[in-house]
This record gives sequence, C-alpha cells and structure tokens, in this order.
Amino acid sequence: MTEAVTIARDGEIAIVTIDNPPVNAMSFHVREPLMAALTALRDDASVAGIVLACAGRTFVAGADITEFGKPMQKPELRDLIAALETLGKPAVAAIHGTALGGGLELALGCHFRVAEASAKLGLPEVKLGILPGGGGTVRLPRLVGPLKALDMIVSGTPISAKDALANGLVDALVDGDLVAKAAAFAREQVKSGKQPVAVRDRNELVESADLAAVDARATELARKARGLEAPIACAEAVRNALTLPFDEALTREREVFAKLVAGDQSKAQRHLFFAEREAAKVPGVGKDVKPREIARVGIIGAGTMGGGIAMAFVNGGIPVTLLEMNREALDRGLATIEKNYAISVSRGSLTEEAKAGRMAAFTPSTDYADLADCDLIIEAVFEEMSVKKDVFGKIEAVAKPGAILATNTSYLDVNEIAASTGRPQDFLGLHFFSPANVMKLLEIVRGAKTAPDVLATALAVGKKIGKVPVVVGVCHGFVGNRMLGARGAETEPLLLEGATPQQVDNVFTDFGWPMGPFQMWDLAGLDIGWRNRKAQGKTAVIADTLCERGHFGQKTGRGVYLYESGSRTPTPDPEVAALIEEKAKQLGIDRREISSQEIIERTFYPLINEGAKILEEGIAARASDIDIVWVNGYGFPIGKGGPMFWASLEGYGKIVERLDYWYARTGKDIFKPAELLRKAAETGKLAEAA
Ligand code: 3H9
Repeated sequence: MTEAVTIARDGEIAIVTIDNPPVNAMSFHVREPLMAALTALRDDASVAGIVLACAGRTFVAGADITEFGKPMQKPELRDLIAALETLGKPAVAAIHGTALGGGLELALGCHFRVAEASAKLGLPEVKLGILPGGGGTVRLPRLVGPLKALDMIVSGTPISAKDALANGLVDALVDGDLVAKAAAFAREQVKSGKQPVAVRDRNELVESADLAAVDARATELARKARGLEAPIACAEAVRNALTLPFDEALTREREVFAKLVAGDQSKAQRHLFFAEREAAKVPGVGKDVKPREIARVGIIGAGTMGGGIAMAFVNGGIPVTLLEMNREALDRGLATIEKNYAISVSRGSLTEEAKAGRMAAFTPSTDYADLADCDLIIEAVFEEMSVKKDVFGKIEAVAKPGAILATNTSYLDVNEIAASTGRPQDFLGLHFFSPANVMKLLEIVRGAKTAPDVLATALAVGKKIGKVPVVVGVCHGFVGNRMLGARGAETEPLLLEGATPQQVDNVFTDFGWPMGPFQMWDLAGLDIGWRNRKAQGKTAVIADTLCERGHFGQKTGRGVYLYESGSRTPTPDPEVAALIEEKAKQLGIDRREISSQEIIERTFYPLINEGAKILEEGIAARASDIDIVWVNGYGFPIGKGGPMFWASLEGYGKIVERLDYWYARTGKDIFKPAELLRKAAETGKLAEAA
C-alpha cells in the first residue's frame, strides 16, 4: 500500500500529495499524516510555501462518507484547515478532477487555488442531507459573494473551473503540469514578499452583502426544498456567515452539521448515494466483463416513448437512427422532438447551435435496412406481444451480428420475446420512464439468456446518457410497475369506504411524494388505465364511470378533480363525491371515517410487501436496488430513502402486524406478508435473496 500523504520538494516549495484511491476522500488515515506533514512544514525554515495536490484521478472529493455516524477521530477536517490557515507561508491547492465538499473546504483553507480547466468545484453536501461542516458555508461567500455561494451550497451542483475563476474561487487556470505550475505560482507569492491572507480574513464581500437580496433568494430556494431540512439549513448557514462573527458562524455550522448527520433524512440520502453505486454491481457481471461498443442506436417508434428515448441518446452524444412505419408518423415524431429542443432554447438551457447539432444527430428512416449499422436497437412500439415479435423478426433480418436488441416493454414477458429471436443472448429489456429524455430511471431487464457483456453494455450506456440504471428480472411489471400495482390496489376501495380523493392525496403529499395517486391519474389521463383495463378484462368502478363520462383528467378539464379553465390546480368535484356515494350504496358498502394511518397501511405497506416478494423471488438483487427504482422513477421522497429503507425506519414488526390485520379482514393477496418481511420482523434486518 502506498502512503496516503507524501512530501516532495521543488526547491523552497514543498509538494504535499494526498493518495487515497479511488477519490482521495479525507479518511482518518489521510487526516492524521496530513496534519503531521503540515506541522512539520510549518516548522521547517527551509520551506517557503506549500502546494497541496492529489494523486490519481481527482483532488479530494470530500470527507469520507463511510465515517459518518461514527465518532469523529481527531484530527478533524477543521483542524487541518486551521493548520493551513496558520501556516505562516503561502499554501496553494492544485486542483484536478473534482474538489468537492470537504475537498473544496480544504482548498478554501489554502491561501490560493489553481486548477486545471477541466476541474469541477462544489459543495454537494446538501445531496447527502447535510450542510458543509468544514467551514464551507462561512468561507465560500467570502470568495464568490453570498448569492453565488447560496446557489452553490443550496443546489449542491458543482461549477466549472472557468466559472470558479470568473467568480474568484480559483486564482488561476493552468495547462500542462499542474503541480509544477502550482509550485511556480507559490514561488511567485513568496517572491512578492506579501503576507498571505487566509480566506477567513477576506471580509469585503460579506460586509457589503445585500441582506434583503440574500433573504429573497433564500426564500425562493426554500420553497423548492419540499420537506428536506438540509437546503434550508444551508441557506441559514450562508446567512449566518454574513451576520455573525466568523468563529461564531463556524460553530453554528458545526452544530447544525452534527444534528443533520445524525438525522433520518441524511441517513436516507447517504443510503441512496451508496445504493446507486451498488446498483452498478450486478451479480454475474464481473469487473473483467468488457462492454460492447455503442456508436449508433436504432429506435423503432417515434411516438412519445420512442422520441423521448431517442432524445436521451442524442443528448448523451450517441447518434440515433429513428424508424417509423411511414413518413407522416416520422415527421410528427421529429416535429415533437424539435419542439422539445426549442423549449430548451427558449428557457436558455440549450443554444440554437446546440439544438441544430442535436437535430443533425437523428437519421430518420422508414426502412428497416437502415438499422444495419446500429450497435443497439430498441423497439418502442405498441404494447402487444404479437406486434413486438413481428418487429423483432424484421430487426433480426437486418441487424449486424453482435448488435444488442432491446424491448422497451413495461409489462410483457421479455423471455418470450427474446425466444422469438434467434439471439436471446443479445436480447434484454430497456424500460425507460416517460418522459424518457427527462426521467432518470432505467430498468434493465435481464432475460434468462442475456449475456453478461450485454448487461455490462446496458449499464455503461445507461450511465453515459445520464440515467440511473438498475438491473431487474423478468416478471409482470418488473420492479417499479409491479409495486405500483400493489400500492394502487386499495385506492378505489378507500374512496368507496369513506375517504375522499383529496384526503388520500394529502396523505401522499404530506409524506413527501410530489403528488397523490388521484392527482397522478388526472395528470397521466384516466383513459390510459381504462384502455389497459379493457385489454385485460378488468374494471374499476369509479375510474371507469369517469371515463364513460369523458372525464379523462387535466386534458379534459375534469377527472377525479375539476380544473377551472385550463388551470392545473385540482379542486374537489361535487359530482365525483356523489358518484362515490352512489357506487358505495350500489355495492352495499357502509361508508365510515378513514384515518391517515389507514391510508398509509393500505397503500404504502402493500408497496413494501410487494418489494419484499420481489426480493424473495430474486427479481431485484438487493433491497437498495428497489429504493433506487422508486426514488428515480416514481417520486418516492429522497429524504425517506426509498420504500425498503423507509420500512426499516417504520419497523418491520409493525408493518407485518398491520398487513396480517388487513389480510385477515380482506383476504387480499397484496396484504399477505412476504416470508422475508416476517423474518425481518424477527431479526430486524431484511435479508436478500440467496
Ligand atoms: C463532506 O465532505 C462533508 C464535509 O463538508 C464536512 C466533514 C466534517 N466517501 O461515484 P463513484 C466511493 S460530505 C467515501 O462511482 P465516479 C464510492 O462509493 C462529502 N466513499 O466514482 C465508490 O465506491 P465503490 C461531499 C466515496 O468517478 C467509489 O468511491 N462529497 C466518496 O463516478 C467511486 O465513486 C461528495 O458528496 C466519499 N466522499 O464519481 C462527493 N465518494 O467503488 C461524493 C465516492 O466501492 N462523490 N466514494 O462503489 C462523488 O460525487 C463521486 O464519487 C465523484 C466520482 C464525482 C467524486
């Protein structure tokens, strides 16, 4: 093992290098030798200045998140920062890759920062449910000003080195040998003879801050926090940096950090951070499995789904051959794509030039032969087995050997479609979520015969186009939609038994979902579910009647709720209230008061129960994969960590007891507790499939 901290000399400048792969996190085994190095260099009269640099692919990417929740061993990050500030000689941070969180805070402890142009700098702590705890909220505003600091800290989004230079966060951008140039920079400072000024002593921007403007911006940002504590704490900390003496603001930051890091929201968000990385590790797909190259993607179907998928690939830099049955359908699809890009241009998130570049990356076609040079071919056609098989018959006739074939089915049996082709090893499901150019989730459906390198390719290409990929097994609805079915099975019965739509929706939004199930019906259009039910010979008393009346939701101004002349704000519809009462009477159901707790037990608990069944069957490899599906595809509140993580907080014993109760009362399968859940109630831990 190499040493975590080494010192080299470039004349009178000492080069301190941190080497803690993979991302140079500030673990205890880095902090301890770094402190020793700084102390020695402070006392070494032959050293005139220091450069703080990192080996490997990046500058320090933050504190070591795996140490959170355990007692912090000394020296802490803030001790190191204090040591840098009181070095008595210039310290220059040499930044490449990402300087994030505690990494940027360490760099803020240096008197100067130089960076490669490709570097990124940020304080992403908010995404872990915390605020910067190493003085970031107090020092950053001193360099970039309070409004920029507020944006960076509350959003957690890193900025480019160029932006950092423009805003005073870095002092110089360098090409070529970063460390040598940083040493030259340090030498210049030494030569100038000026006493280096610590960031903590640069008060101009905080003293001249416009508090009213900061408060207005903070209020605006807080509105978007949606029940999360960290963004609000971040904004308050930046305000403290403007109104309190430096050390007092630092102490406050530290106290709030300690409180947040111990709270459930941060635990949930840290769980999701590691869960997302775990999801990339797929049983049977070792690190040695090499993904196939994907230089061009073919997509069949230019409707809402196919068009969105095509945009996702083009946005990720992969050209697309877009195929439709006829010219009209193709033109319609391309016009929608162009319109979507035009909206981005009007919002300022895309330039006209970039839009032209994206449009040029589409090769429209009505001829299957044009798919011959595609490395990955995805169908997004009508959800019907015979149609899908027919399409794959045509694809197979033209696809080159080794091309990956994928279906975007939401429910159909991927193995059956795979078997209809002569190359099931090259076949898999790629289940995108609408709008596919926006939604992060990608369910990668592993067929019985899907080859490991096909899965590795899907994971790599998914990441390349900015998706969060999760590998799932074959079953009706896969992970997400199957669990959604369980979550939604009791929504109509709840209405018939006495709940109102707004009461159910409020339970969901109070929990942190962006909307409740009935608001969702209205947004998506009730006719979609109606069509699916008819195809499967199923009925839903309330929803079917609304559809028969032409009340399809927002698009018709009426659904479960009323929408006054084009508004998207739902208001209760007395006609729906009367309909519910009438249907309940016809069915002989006695209406009663329904509590919020009952709504939770009859919607969220079946969701978790179905998740446990999915784990039992090995459809998901781990509980955390299910959490990733729900947070990225269905709006499960991130502060609650996904359904399976939330179940651990809610208590498996309590959930199983209530499921037993509802199963005894209704006999419905969704309530029959999974064995895995029962075991978890005994052991306190949700085991995964063997
Ligand atoms: C903080 O700094 C608090 C301070 O303000 C106050 C302290 C008192 N710790 O993402 P990747 C692991 S909070 C431990 O796949 P990439 C990661 O789990 C921190 N482990 O690579 C993975 O492990 P494995 C603020 C970490 O190239 C491996 O490294 N900083 C940490 O796609 C590779 O990661 C952040 O929030 C960590 N800090 O992306 C930055 N970071 O291989 C968090 C990563 O076993 N990190 N690991 O699965 C990132 O955003 C990305 O990792 C980064 C690289 C962009 C750096």
